[in-house]
Amino acid sequence: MVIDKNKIQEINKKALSAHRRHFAATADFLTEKGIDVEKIITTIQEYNIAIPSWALGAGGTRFGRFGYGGEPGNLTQKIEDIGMIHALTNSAGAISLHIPWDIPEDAEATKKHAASLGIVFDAMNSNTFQDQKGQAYSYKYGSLCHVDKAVRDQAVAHNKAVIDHGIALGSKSLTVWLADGSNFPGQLNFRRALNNTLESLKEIYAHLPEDWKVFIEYKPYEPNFYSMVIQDWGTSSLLARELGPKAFTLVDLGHHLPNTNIEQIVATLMSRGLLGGFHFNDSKYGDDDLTVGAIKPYQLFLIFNELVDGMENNDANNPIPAWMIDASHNVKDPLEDLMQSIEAIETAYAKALLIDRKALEQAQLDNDITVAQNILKDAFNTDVRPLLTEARRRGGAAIDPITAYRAMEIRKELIAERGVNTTATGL
Ligand SMILES: [Mn+2]
Repeated sequence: MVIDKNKIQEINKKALSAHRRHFAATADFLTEKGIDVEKIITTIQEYNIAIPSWALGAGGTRFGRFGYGGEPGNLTQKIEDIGMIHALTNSAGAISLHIPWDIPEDAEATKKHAASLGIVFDAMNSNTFQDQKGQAYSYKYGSLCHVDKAVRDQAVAHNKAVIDHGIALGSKSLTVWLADGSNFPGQLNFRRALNNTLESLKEIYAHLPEDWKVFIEYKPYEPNFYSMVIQDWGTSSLLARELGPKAFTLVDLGHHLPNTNIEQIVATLMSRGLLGGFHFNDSKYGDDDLTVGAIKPYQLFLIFNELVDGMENNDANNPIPAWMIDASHNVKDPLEDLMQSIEAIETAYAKALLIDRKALEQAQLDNDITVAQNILKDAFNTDVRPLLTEARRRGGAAIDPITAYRAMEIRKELIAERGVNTTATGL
């Protein structure tokens, strides 16, 4: 299913005059404060967030899974779904594939199909956290860290194959997330596990094309509950440093213990040129994978404050991070949920762009804590929705994506087209 862009314009008509008034008032107010409104709109217009191929169906929990109907049953349909999100938001022009769930039958045709919807291929994701049919060795006791070299070799070969699939699709990066770890004290020799992981990563790294990057994701616990081999940003960045200049750390918001100062991690990594990628989601307790901004929008804003500061004062030549939503949708329509996440990410980004950095620096140099805090609060409390709406409108997208999505009855059409009991591959 492909959205007729004329339909979006038709639906926009109803909301256009209210938007124009709201936007004009906001633009006036911000311009008077010395803010370059056009620059913010352009930045948001050019900003794209990758959607992972596994986020388009019902995620479920270990207790159960409740379908939505009309879920994409294959890679072509997953690309179509992201094409719809992109048509409605003008912000989802990239897909992040998971191998082996999304191996393209014909890479050239897949690439062409995605391009026709304005979508490029972002980071490729390998999977050594579960066993696949016909696989010679099990990952029950780890993959890249495994005590048996034959298992490690199999996991390395898989990652190399993922890189090869990515090359065919025009991707430029590989994300490695490992479930490797232990459930009980004594199960694993920490040093051996880390050394094995580094040696395996070195072999994968050697397979990367010249213009590729590898992102190393970390996670403190789950699925292993006593230890994870790559438990934190320190371990990830240590491995990245030992691997070489194409290796970076990837920060997933949900992969931290409660109350961790993630914005400081972001600043620290960027100051050393080591932040390669970002996975957005939100959480209250653990790796909850909730809609971005649903629980802690102020934290997200503080993170974007560091991202913007890091991109503007980039002494360490940190690359522009790869942005991706990594959430799971258990009770909401995934397409609506993803559009809510995009809105939350862009809201935090636009608010961070409002921060008066010169004034903030002066307040910091003066040790004027009250003013410094108020500069951040002032930006955070500003309503940037008219700027995001204007960015979408100029890009031919929807003034209100979810209203348009519902007005077009897209889920109903998807169910009619694909059926009620479809399950996205991999879920
Ligand atoms: Mn992630």
